[in-house]
Amino acid sequence: MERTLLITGFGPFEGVDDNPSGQLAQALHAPPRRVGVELPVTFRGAPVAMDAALASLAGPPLAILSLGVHPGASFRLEQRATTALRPARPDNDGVSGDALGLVGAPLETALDLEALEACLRAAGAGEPEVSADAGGYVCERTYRHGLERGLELAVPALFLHVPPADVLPVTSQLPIVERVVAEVERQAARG
Ligand code: PCA
Repeated sequence: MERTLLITGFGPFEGVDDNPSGQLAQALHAPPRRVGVELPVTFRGAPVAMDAALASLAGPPLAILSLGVHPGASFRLEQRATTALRPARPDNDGVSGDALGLVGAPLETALDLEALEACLRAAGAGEPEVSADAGGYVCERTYRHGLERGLELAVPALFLHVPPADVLPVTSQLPIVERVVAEVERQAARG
């Protein structure tokens, strides 16, 4: 049976009314090959919504690819996620990450980020970044959850930060992210 790539994005938060990551996840939704879902921008709700999406699949996913927007103009591949969340940056429920009291070592993606970076460049993404700091907000929490689930299910997980929609419209981001999706699928299928 063909395995499904789970793609998550986010809805609005803080000053971002138009979050390209949720729109990209929806645009990439093509079951059974790819399932795209929009997660709420809340520390507690995002992992629950990811688990609900995982539970809706017929079996373990091929991989978990999470998308989020960041303020920068680049496409930024996140290498790792920690449990150290930034204080005093409340989510859409008014909860700050440090209130969660999370513990645990950082987790890293098992995917080949150099190949993904080359893929972004070839897709016309300009100068992509590889980052070791996922931002300490809901994206970092979500990535750590994806990496944890990935370990449990023996599948890879990755987080990609995309530029704001007013820097690059979603229609222009989509073909670039499609290339990343195809490369994640290629690497995950290789195992
Ligand atoms: N970006 C935020 C949370 C949701 C999103 O799209 C972040 O970088 O944590």
